Amino acid sequence: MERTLVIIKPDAVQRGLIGEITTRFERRGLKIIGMKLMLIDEKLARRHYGVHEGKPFFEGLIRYITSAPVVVMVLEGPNAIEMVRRTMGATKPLEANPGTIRADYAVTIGRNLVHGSDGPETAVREISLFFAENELISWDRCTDAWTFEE
Ligand code: IDP
Ligand code: MG
Repeated sequence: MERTLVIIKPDAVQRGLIGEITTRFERRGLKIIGMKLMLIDEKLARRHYGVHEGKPFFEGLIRYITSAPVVVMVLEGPNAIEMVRRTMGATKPLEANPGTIRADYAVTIGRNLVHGSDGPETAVREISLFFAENELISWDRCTDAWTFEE
C-alpha cells in the first residue's frame, strides 16, 4: 500500500474542476484518506517546490501555487504514486496521453491543473508538509455505511 500527495492547483479550482479531477482518482479505486481546501503560503510553497529552486520558472511557479485556493489530498492504494502520475499525464499537457487529466483539460505547462508526488521519499516528505498524521483516516477501522442499524 502506498500514499501520495495530490494538489488540485488554483487554475483547476477556479475552473470548477475539483469534482472532475477527484472523480478520476476515486473511480480508479484510490482511497481519499485526507482532504482540505487551503491557501498555500509562500513559505510552504518554497518548501514544497524546493527541488526547483533556481530554475527559470521557479518564481512564477511560487506565484501560481500561492495565488488562490487549492485542494490538497492524500490518496492511498496499491502503487498510488505511479497510479496518480499516470492518471495526471505528462507535465507538458501537449505531451500528455489523451484520457489523462492534463491532456483533457490543460494547454500549458505553467497551468497544468494538478500535482502528484513523484516517488516514495517525495510522497512522505510532501504529505508531512500538508497533513498531520492525525488528519489522515484509517478506513479499515471504519464501519461499512451500508450496514443499516435501524
Ligand atoms: P510535475 O508537476 O509533473 O511533477 P515538475 O517537473 O516537478 O512536474 O514541475 C513542477 C511544476 O512546475 C509543474 O507541474 C509545472 O506547474 C511547473 N513547471 C515545470 N516546468 C515548467 C516550465 O518550463 N514552465 C513553467 N512552469 C513549469
Ligand atoms: Mg514534480
